[in-house]
Amino acid sequence: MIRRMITSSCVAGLLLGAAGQAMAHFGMVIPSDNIVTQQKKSVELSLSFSHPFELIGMDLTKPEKFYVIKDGKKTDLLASLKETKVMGHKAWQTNYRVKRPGVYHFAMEPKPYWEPAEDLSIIHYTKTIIAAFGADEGWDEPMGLPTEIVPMLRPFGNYAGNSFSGKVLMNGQPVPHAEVEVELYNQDGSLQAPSDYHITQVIKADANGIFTFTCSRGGWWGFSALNEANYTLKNPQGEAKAVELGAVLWIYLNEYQAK
Ligand SMILES: [Cu+2]
Repeated sequence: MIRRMITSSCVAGLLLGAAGQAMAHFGMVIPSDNIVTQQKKSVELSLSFSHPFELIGMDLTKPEKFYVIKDGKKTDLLASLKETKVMGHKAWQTNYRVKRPGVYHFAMEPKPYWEPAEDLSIIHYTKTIIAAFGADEGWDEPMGLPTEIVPMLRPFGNYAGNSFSGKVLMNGQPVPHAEVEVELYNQDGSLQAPSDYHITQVIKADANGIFTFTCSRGGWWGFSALNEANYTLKNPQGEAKAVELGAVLWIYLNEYQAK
């Protein structure tokens, strides 16, 4: 199993005090809302490669692909991406106007990221799902990514404290005992971790690739199942090196609201 260590060049020099602790970068696709209503029909999506709990950014080169799937129909959105900054680093954003009811699956397929500290390339296939105008069919469909987490809890209309269940797939097949990293997007920076272990929580899937994790508070939660690819890619020196494939899913949980 591949572990990301604090020695990663992506954060070199930033967190010297925490040497040796695992910490994780996540592909991030974060919409301004995961429920679209008549009152607000457009969604701003932000794409980055970041450390969501610690709010440490990394540069994300323009993704290889970015698209949305609704009712099995794919729409390419790559050309709509505009460069922006997330956590002070290069990131991408777009505005998506939702016209029809439905469940919309967004996916980012990044270019491979060469990580010298881990001696491998990283590709995080990252997705999120939004619902529009009351529709709620199709949220449990896979997108057909090389690796992905398929939700078993409807991924919208949830409350803090709900348990999220998902199935880890690689090439469409369940990944038994997959390791899944979990991070809360500490969006307003108000939270701190009691120890470095708390930054990224870790859970293992069962023999069917299914895991369940209780999300204790509201906000965006990222789930990232990491597996080694059965192929290699060349590093900048031209040597064949291992590839870490990430299946990343972001879901949002609301707090209960008082009347
Ligand atoms: Cu990193």
